[in-house]
Amino acid sequence: MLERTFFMIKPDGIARGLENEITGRVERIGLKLAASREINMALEEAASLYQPHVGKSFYNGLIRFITSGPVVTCIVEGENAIKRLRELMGDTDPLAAAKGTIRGDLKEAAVINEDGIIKNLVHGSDSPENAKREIAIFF
Ligand code: DAT
Ligand code: MG
Repeated sequence: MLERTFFMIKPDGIARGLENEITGRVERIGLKLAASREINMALEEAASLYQPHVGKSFYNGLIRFITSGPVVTCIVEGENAIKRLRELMGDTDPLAAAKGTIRGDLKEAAVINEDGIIKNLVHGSDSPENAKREIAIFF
């Protein structure tokens, strides 16, 4: 099925200059960047994006991290884009992410920041419902 999903390069990826490396990997598996924009995420946008994580121990640190520097927000389009992009991203924990995945291949030595937040370079929607919801926040 042709799908659209929300994809984002997080502040750690932008700070390390990995934007082209990461978008190149997305395009090489045949997915298309239908839109792409660099922003400094507003607090309200961050709260909306991470609404499903409200109440979790890492929530406040996650909001601080995602608003700590510029991010690149994207709409990614293609056949089964949601699942294929998540597979390309790899496991949430970069130390558990497989070779060949963005999080596995591009992780830095320290994957936890000073707030206890996992730095894993990228975000991708995990379901059709969240893809729709997340795209609407930023586009
Ligand atoms: P994913 O980004 O793989 O969809 P998620 O939605 O469960 O993972 O969590 C959102 C982000 O929050 C994740 O990319 C990194 C951070 N995070 C998740 N679980 C965490 C934990 N137990 N401790 C610290 N940071 C965490
Ligand atoms: Mg998630």
